[in-house]
Amino acid sequence: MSKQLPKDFVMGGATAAYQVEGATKEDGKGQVLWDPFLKKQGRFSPDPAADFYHRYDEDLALAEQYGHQVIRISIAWSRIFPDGAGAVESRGVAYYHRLFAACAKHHIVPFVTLHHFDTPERLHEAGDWLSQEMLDDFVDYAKFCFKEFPEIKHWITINEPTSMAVQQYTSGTFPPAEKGRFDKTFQAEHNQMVAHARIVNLFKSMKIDGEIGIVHALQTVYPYSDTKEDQHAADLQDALDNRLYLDGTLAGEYAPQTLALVREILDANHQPMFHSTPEEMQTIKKAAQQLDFVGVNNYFSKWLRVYHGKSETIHNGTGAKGSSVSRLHGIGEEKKPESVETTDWDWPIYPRGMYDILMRIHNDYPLVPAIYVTENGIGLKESLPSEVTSKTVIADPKRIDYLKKYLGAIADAIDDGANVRGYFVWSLQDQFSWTNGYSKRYGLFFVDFETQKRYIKQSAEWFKKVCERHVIP
Ligand code: BGP
Repeated sequence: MSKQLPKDFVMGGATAAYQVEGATKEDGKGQVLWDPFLKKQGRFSPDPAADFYHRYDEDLALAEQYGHQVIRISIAWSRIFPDGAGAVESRGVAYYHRLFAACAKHHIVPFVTLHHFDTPERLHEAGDWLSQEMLDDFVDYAKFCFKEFPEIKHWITINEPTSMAVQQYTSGTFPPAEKGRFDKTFQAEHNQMVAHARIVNLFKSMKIDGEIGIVHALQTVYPYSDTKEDQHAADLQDALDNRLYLDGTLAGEYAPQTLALVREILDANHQPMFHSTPEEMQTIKKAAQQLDFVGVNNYFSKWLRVYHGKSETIHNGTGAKGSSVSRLHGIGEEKKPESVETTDWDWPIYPRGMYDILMRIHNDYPLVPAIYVTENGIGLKESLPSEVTSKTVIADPKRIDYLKKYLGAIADAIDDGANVRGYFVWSLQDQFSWTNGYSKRYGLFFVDFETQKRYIKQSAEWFKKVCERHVIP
């Protein structure tokens, strides 16, 4: 049975600067944490990505042609301040003015993120989100952008604070690639919430015409069985993945039960509690009361069972199905039910998890005025047929099936009262993936990374109809 989306529901594709732009050394761009890290790893290069730095007009034209009303874009901080602070690179500033003008030309409204995993290298070296300098420089950079780009009406402070912190300090897949440091993970999460809150409060005090929000990666966590032990493992994982920063950014305070779960994880690992001050908590509270929206990135859900052994994480960064492992001391082990299907990268496909997270925000965080689904999609191994023409359309039935089910779950949540205003598919076009390189394709538009030619996927044609009719067939 087809489902209906509200008439004013906006739809489009998502991108992030480092994953699409390429041109990492062009026009005075400064280094970011990924540049030396990827070079040393030697697996893949962030250049040319989707060459969006030069081809944005072509991609925006496709977005327009395929019915999109919105796009998610991030500004590369180090294009504007190559060193994170100090001298401004005017060529970087000019690029973003050109890009935003092209959005207007193609009638696509940009939602702009200030930080999408791409800390300038100098600030990363200084401690990244663990350093006060980073927080201060980030606030200054945000202020610069608010003044410089009045054409932007939808701002996002930070993309996925928790994935950043967890991947930097717990699972070690993001630079500086430390593992098992829950203390640093929670401290970095808290610090990002403080930075986010300072920026929201600044934005409101500047009386800027527009709205501001934050984007969270939210995966619903379920117990593997109905035992008390598995339920508790799920609660602990939820505190790490979701609850601390849902509390901080959407309620403006950490609930005592949330802090108790965080403390339990840290105690089990003999690590100290994160540090916060009363002034920081006031800043956080004020921001939660003024926040305009929360962005939800949801791809998969988790199931947890009790585990008391040592922490062990293995990241599936190649698409070798079944190769990932996550068992965290003081939390639990990820173990999904047999009946739940996964992608080749072991991400469980579970649309109900999208519905549950949207309803959780609706029910548990009543301060939140609006929700956007800011990322959702499926990574697939895809290739071009041996003979192609510019008219070749690439079949991706699995993506259509995935989008249909997840959009259906969103429609159900809207019917049940959640104020979801829009949806951004990850991703607009195929792009560079942080820990998977170029083989994990998410785009509605296929990119031949050799030639940078774009081809249409069937999912883009399917999505176009949904954008136009607001009906999920
Ligand atoms: C989100 C990020 C995106 C994107 C996406 C897919 O966490 O915000 O930047 O990369 O996940 O992840 P991956 O590329 O690891 O499959």
